[in-house]
Amino acid sequence: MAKSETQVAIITGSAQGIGKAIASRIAANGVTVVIADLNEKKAQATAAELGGLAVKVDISQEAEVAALVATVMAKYGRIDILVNDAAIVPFVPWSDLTFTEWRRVMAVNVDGLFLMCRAVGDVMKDAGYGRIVNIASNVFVAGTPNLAHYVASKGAVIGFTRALASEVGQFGITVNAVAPGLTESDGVKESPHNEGFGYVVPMQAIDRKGQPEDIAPAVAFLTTEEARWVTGSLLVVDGGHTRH
Ligand code: NAD
Ligand code: 4PL
Repeated sequence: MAKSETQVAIITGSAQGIGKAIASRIAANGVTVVIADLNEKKAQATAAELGGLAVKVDISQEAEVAALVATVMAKYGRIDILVNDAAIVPFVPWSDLTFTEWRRVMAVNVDGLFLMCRAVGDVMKDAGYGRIVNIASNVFVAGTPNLAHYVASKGAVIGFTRALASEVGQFGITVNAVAPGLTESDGVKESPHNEGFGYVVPMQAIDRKGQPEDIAPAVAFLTTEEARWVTGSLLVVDGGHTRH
């Protein structure tokens, strides 16, 4: 197929939650969105709602990531934007944390990020343009309990963002990280994190629960051509929970 006339964005983990809000906000910029998610049914429903393409992918599997990129390139011929949102958000106290569980989280949150940037970054390099936004978390700043492996994985997201930005700036690619605070996403609503609002909200400068729609505009800005001078940065979007 001929190259798409409009920009194309892949947003991983966008079937629901913060990723879905990000896809919706990017679609509002006139960009074609690819809803790349493990949950095929929900991805299809979201793509139907936003007018995008749903692709089932496990980002921790190299072959599946390669197939995702091949599918998008065959259909649209370009990938301008990559938002790495998909992640496992666990709740495991340190006393119960096993190496198996540690590896499970690292496989998605760190290996998946690497695989997506490896595959899509090479397409962007050939095009001489790209915008990559990696979703981190303010747990890296706050040292939030009950998710030590997750906090470590988000530290890796921030470190990798800084280093990758240095190597791909010469190809017209920017790489930034956005760190949301506790947000009332689909995943959080169904997890013990939902109880966390009780102590998080009083620490914020703004006295209410964060919503996925509060995160999306900051991410969307970093995906625009105008954001060209921002790279290697970490933008904390948490209602003022943490300051750094
Ligand atoms: P969520 O659990 O509601 O949604 C995550 C999505 O990722 C799901 O649709 C899931 O199917 C998908 N996914 C999981 N593993 C995948 C895999 N291996 N391959 C492809 N897709 C996969 O999550 P959320 O709360 O919206 O969080 C989204 C992002 O924001 C994550 O990176 C998370 O770490 C980050 N974050 C969330 C919060 C919060 O409080 N909700 C706070 C800070 C950061
Ligand atoms: C403050 O990213 O940022 C709980 C669970 N509490 O996943 C998060 C806070 C969680 C967070 C997060």
